[in-house]
Amino acid sequence: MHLAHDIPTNALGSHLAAPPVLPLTNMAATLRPLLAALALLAGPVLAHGGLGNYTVGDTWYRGYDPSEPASEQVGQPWMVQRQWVTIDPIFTVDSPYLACNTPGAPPPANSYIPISAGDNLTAVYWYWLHPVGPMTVWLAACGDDCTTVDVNKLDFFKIWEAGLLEGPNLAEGVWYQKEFQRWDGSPGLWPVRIPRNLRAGRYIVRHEILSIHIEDKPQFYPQCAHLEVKGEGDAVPGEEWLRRFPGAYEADDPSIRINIYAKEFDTTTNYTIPGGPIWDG
Ligand SMILES: *[C@@H]1O[C@H](CO)[C@@H](O)[C@H](O)[C@H]1NC(C)=O
Ligand SMILES: *[C@@H]1O[C@H](CO)[C@@H](O)[C@H](O)[C@H]1NC(C)=O
Ligand SMILES: *[C@@H]1O[C@H](CO)[C@@H](O)[C@H](O)[C@H]1NC(C)=O
Ligand SMILES: [Cu+2]
Repeated sequence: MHLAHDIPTNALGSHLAAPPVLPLTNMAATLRPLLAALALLAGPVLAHGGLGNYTVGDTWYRGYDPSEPASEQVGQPWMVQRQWVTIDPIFTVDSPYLACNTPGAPPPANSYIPISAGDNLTAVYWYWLHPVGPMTVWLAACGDDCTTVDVNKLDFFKIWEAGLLEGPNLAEGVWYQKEFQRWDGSPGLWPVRIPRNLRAGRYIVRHEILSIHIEDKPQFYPQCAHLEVKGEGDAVPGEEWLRRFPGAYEADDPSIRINIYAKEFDTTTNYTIPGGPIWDG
């Protein structure tokens, strides 16, 4: 399950701490398309999963690529994503990097993705491996300048989420996390509408994939970019929607510290996505 993380890194140890727990047949079925896709992918740029680009309409924006030298990326005017230097997940809900990954440094050229409220922002993943767990998208208002904010003190609000799409149960059902994967060489696309009435301004957009395929060892994969939202709306979320990272999650939340293979989940399809309600303007 971690083949694509098999690029030079010493941090794989913790990532592999628990044995793969998928049934063998399931595992083989997962690996076959993966190997086919890896054969199609050319070059180091694509040799990892993660949020590589953003699109708005037909316009593409480049994200940070941890497999490319930092010196070719930091300071570049095209960079709209906050820096993430490793594809390894964050394992603890109290990590400061839960907000915007490691180290989460802002794009220094202060570039923003321009987008109108009500339009879709699409996150582009060259591929994604893990099949199980919720995906969420969050916004936080920066004020004048997203490069100077402390991401741990920003008030994020959730604008989108998806979990289990169909049964029979948590371990064998189809989650959005699996459904958005593409194994034909084309990227996985994750479109999300910016709330129509959102007040114009500068925002951090935070995409999070939470993978729960390993018993009691959740893996968080957050990634952030900077948005310049235009629009006539004037809506902002109230206190009840606002969350901080860390802070939004509890380590013992039954949706986070979970063994999806446990007997009690054999016949259930309900799963509460953590982080509170969606704000849709
Ligand atoms: C997508 O982002 C990668 C780096 O993350 C970059 O190499 C590539 O050129 C980008 N693609 C487009 C179409 O912008
Ligand atoms: C826009 O995003 C929404 C999710 O917020 C999605 O349901 C819809 O299909 C997207 N539209 C396009 C054209 O991608
Ligand atoms: C599923 O629903 C039951 C009954 O409402 C609840 O006890 C259980 O905690 C839920 N499980 C999850 C993972 O949300
Ligand atoms: Cu992994």
